[in-house]
Amino acid sequence: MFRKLMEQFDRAMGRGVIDDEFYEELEDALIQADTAYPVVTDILADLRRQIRDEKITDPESIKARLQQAISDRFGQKKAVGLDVNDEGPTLWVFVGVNGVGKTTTIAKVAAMLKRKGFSVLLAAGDTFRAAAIDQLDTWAQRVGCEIVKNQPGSDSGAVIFDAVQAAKARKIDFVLADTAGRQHSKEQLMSELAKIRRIAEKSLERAPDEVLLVLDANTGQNAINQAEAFLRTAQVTGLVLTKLDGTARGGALIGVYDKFNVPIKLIGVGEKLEDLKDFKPDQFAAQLFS
Ligand SMILES: Nc1nc2c(ncn2[C@@H]2O[C@H](COP(=O)(O)OP(=O)(O)OP(=O)(O)O)[C@@H](O)[C@H]2O)c(=O)[nH]1
Ligand SMILES: [Mg+2]
Repeated sequence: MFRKLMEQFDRAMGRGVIDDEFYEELEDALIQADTAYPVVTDILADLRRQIRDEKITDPESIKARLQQAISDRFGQKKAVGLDVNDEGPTLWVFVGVNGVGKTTTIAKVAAMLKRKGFSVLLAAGDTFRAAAIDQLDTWAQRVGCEIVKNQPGSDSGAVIFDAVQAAKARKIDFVLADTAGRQHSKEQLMSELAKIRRIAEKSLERAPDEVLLVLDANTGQNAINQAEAFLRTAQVTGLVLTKLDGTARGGALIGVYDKFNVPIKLIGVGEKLEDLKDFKPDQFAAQLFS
């Protein structure tokens, strides 16, 4: 993800002096990776202090300090699991703007749960487009799990209500609810999500166990703006970051936990069913540079 950052680091180091120009080059590299400016300032202040105090001069030690300064900004120190209800069914609702990877992530999560031996039911809550229902249906067949769906244009909350009822009746462990990412306006999308949540709560007789906001890592700082809007209205409990394979703009993720205090729970690293991982901050930070 930060291969370019590291290339620029090596180039800056290659000049053999650690001067203002060196820090400016690092600053440029971090900004190009879409790191928020206050976070860049923090990282570089940290690095400067360490280089000065410890009188570090060799490139490898400086690189290690830079990596540490970046991983420190993740705030979230360890992997955070997803909430499961022992009495079942567990309901996880997936929200996010269109195209970020909600439906694909649901398929991946369903496959992961099936591998662990759980029963899974998908709720085709994106009733906005016929193609969205078909897409989820195809995944349900491929993964080998059940699905509750209705006609395009039908009420999304009602589909999720029915899905939870069906899961209760059939003693299914997990309900994964898809939602529409596209509405005519953002206000409409947000009020729809608030409504879905109320109906889901009624059916479940408690809050959904997770409301997962799916963010596309390629959208850079715009992902932060999206998070702001969804966190305000949808009571998000965790983030899923998709498309971390082949993005050069993942810097926006640094500092996201500090900003919102919502943990990153899962990451998507490709389009296939198995391309889903738990988010492990240390491992993730290390990978940024490899
Ligand atoms: N490379 C890559 N592609 C992904 C990943 N996750 C999803 N995609 C792709 O992103 C595109 C959109 O994914 P969807 O799952 O349909 O996104 P969505 O949020 O459900 O979109 P809407 O239903 O239109 O709101 C698809 O082509 C997916 O294959 C990922 O982790 N990596
Ligand atoms: Mg979708």
